[in-house]
Amino acid sequence: MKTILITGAAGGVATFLRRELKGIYALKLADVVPVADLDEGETFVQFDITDLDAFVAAAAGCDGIVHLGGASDERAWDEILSANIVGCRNAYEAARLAGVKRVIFASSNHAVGFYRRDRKIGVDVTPRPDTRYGASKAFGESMGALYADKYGLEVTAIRIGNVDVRPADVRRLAIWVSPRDIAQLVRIGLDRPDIRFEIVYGVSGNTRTFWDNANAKRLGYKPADNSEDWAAEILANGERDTDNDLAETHQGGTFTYIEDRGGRVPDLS
Ligand code: 15L
Repeated sequence: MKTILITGAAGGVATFLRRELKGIYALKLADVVPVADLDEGETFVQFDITDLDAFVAAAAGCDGIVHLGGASDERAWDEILSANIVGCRNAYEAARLAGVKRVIFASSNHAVGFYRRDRKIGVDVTPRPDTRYGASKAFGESMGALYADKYGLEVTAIRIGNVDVRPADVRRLAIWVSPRDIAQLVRIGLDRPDIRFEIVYGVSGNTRTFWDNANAKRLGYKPADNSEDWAAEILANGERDTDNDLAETHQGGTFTYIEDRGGRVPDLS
């Protein structure tokens, strides 16, 4: 059984993945905060992803790294710089130094959040981040390509929409991904032969998707879920999530105008 290091293991996406990947891999969970309720087949290692030596030590002997660690939404620059830029560089560098070939990078739809919703995009578009957070995800994709081409790592960057048990609102009808579908994409990235560098959208087979996920399909992805099952219920409350036109017309939604969590929101009226 392969051993997979999962960073950001205390977070929401990791919590879903732990359930889905149980029994398939031995999971080495990593976070800067403790992870509770370890299951059979799980171990835990506590470190800060900005500490490269600790990262290399944790990665030693693993077959793959699923890098979910870092800030998962918009923050002040200093935090993005340490958690998402330095932390992400360390993930690839730790993989290289520890001899771990496979890396899954948790990118985000916010790397392309300033594309309009009326345009369907593939994975080959120029990044159009909607936040410092989104720019850090574009950086992570770019570093994945560099480490694949220069050092032979086998990298899959998943531009994750929103992982949840069900879509939360109108925008999420387009970008929602179920726990089992995101797990399927992670497994493709960890196990499929002949991966060098790939970008895929982390999205279920949603009828209303913003994205052409042909690359994921080419790699064997067959989504089991479609947000359409909840569409009537969600749309019964109206076709908008917000009263902000920028958010409503762009894929990144409210990330197009937020500054930092709980922080300043510019008046765009
Ligand atoms: C993300 O990148 C975030 O990590 C997640 O918390 C959601 O906000 C998601 O995007 C989204 O766009 O809904």
